[in-house]
Amino acid sequence: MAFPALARDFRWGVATSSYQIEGAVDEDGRGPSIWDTFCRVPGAVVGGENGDVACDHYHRVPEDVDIIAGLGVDTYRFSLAWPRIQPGGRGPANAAGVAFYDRLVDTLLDRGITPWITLYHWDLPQELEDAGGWPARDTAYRFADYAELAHDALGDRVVHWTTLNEPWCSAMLGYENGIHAPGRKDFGAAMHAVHHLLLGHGLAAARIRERHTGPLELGITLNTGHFVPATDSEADREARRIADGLSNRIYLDPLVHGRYPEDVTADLAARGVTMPVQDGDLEIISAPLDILGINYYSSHRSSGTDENGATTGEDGLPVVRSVPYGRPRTAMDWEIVPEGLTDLLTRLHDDYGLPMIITENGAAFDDVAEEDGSVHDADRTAYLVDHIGAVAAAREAGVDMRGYFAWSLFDNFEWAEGYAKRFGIVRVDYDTQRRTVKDSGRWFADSVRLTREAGEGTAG
Ligand code: IFM
Repeated sequence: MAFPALARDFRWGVATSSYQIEGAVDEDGRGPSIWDTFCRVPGAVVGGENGDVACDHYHRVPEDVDIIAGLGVDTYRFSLAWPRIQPGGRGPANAAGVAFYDRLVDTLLDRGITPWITLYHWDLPQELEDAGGWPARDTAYRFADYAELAHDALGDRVVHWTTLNEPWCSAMLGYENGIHAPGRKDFGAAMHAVHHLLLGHGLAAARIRERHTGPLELGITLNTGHFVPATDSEADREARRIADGLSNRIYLDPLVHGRYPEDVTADLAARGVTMPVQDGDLEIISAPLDILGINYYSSHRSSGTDENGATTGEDGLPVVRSVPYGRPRTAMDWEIVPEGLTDLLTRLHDDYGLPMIITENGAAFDDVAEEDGSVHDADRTAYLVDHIGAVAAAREAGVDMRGYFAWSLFDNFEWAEGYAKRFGIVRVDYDTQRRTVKDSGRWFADSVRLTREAGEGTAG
């Protein structure tokens, strides 16, 4: 199916991340990451699974790039494993680790596929976590050094650089509720992590801009949430304000406007937390962005009352609760709300005015594979139809949308959920490592082709 609104100057891609697909965690000098450690904590990951082998992508680059080329997309978004490039998070580059990404980039370019690099998709070198992790300011400087090494190695061929993927997850899932690595549970530490992730982004962006010659597209990817008040009550509007503040504005306001939102810092102060801002930090963080990456999966109706109608929880904090839309759900138990994506993009356009690209969108469903590996995933195809349609609707409404990357190219290691949740448009049989393009992957490839044919040009 064609999406005429997306026919011109629009980038089509597929996305993955290092720890979720590479495997080869002990090879060629790679050091341990916080996810290698976390996966060994009993009960941390469903089934005690880990990324030791994952999709074995480290050993299958030619075959995997063939699959990407076969889908007909123009761009492949992947992340670099910091502990492959700089095993302990400090010091010189590890030549063997760099060589892997050299090969990957060259193989992509040979096939006419544009590499889109994410520098950090959650695999922090364990040694840096041992030294304090993202709540410690020094990690931001270490990240900038790593970004410089990565750019020195690949910046002659790679135009598109994303600093961080979803800093909300790194900070909140990693340091506040502990369901992701490194598994800490300390709200104050999580807020310090937010600031140091943003500072790391700004420092890394400056290093890349200083060194880069030729065309450059530099950005950050956020998993901004779309929140609407469940009702028009004051409590629900207040819950929406709080949720939006901690999910969206605490990142976007410093990145774009060079300040933390006052209502959010007041809420934090009431909880005894101050953002660890030093002189000059906000100027570094708010250096211009070329593009904002958006990862979207669902939307949220915010309620400010609990099931009994109370507006304050046992912890003394205002109640902020998501209540269902009553929509069908994916295997992640996430409600399917495609129009929320149009609304989110329109709001971000109005409030922040940056060009945007969907760096992730997709769905896990309980796939049933036939004997030959094929998967008739009409549910995933329907999800993609509706969400790409939602991007088209935003573009038609005047939002500056530059592209769409499906999450994910492959079924892969879904963090604390292990391998049971399958997001791929390509199935991976983890016993044999056989890849099979699912029906949704074939639909995606056809739609990219038909959409391009409906226009006259494509993104370069
Ligand atoms: O698999 C993750 C990805 O690593 C980051 N964004 C959300 C995806 C689905 O949970």
